[in-house]
Amino acid sequence: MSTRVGLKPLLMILMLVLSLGLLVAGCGDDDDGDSGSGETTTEAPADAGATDADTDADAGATVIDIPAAETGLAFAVTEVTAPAGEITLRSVNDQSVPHNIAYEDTLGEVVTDGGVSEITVTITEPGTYEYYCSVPGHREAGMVGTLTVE
Ligand SMILES: [Cu+2]
Repeated sequence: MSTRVGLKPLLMILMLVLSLGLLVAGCGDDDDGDSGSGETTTEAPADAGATDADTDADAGATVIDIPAAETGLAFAVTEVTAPAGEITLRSVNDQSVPHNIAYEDTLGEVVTDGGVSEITVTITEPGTYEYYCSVPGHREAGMVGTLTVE
């Protein structure tokens, strides 16, 4: 008795799942350009959701956006994480006060009014590192942040 009652809804669910599966499979086939890049294209949508740590196509560098704060001697982002390797730190400065992005002796261009300061560094050792603004007095005033390399 109970099996007869339960069978019909079960079948409907099964058909739903199957038709959904066909739809997904159909879309996947349309997307598949097969450029022979080795990587499976089906993994791309999942990665596309991560906007903060994009991977540069040609250099393989991880690009991290660290904008200057709207006002004051500070970055809007003070903690970032990147995988070990080539890391590009990119800092947009919308202030009229000059700022840049710097790591150790690598100093980005000092920019203002929407300019972009950018440096690419190679860090292979996991750990915590400091990025800063090298405009005199800014680092001391707290224009620093922590880069965690994993
Ligand atoms: Cu600064």
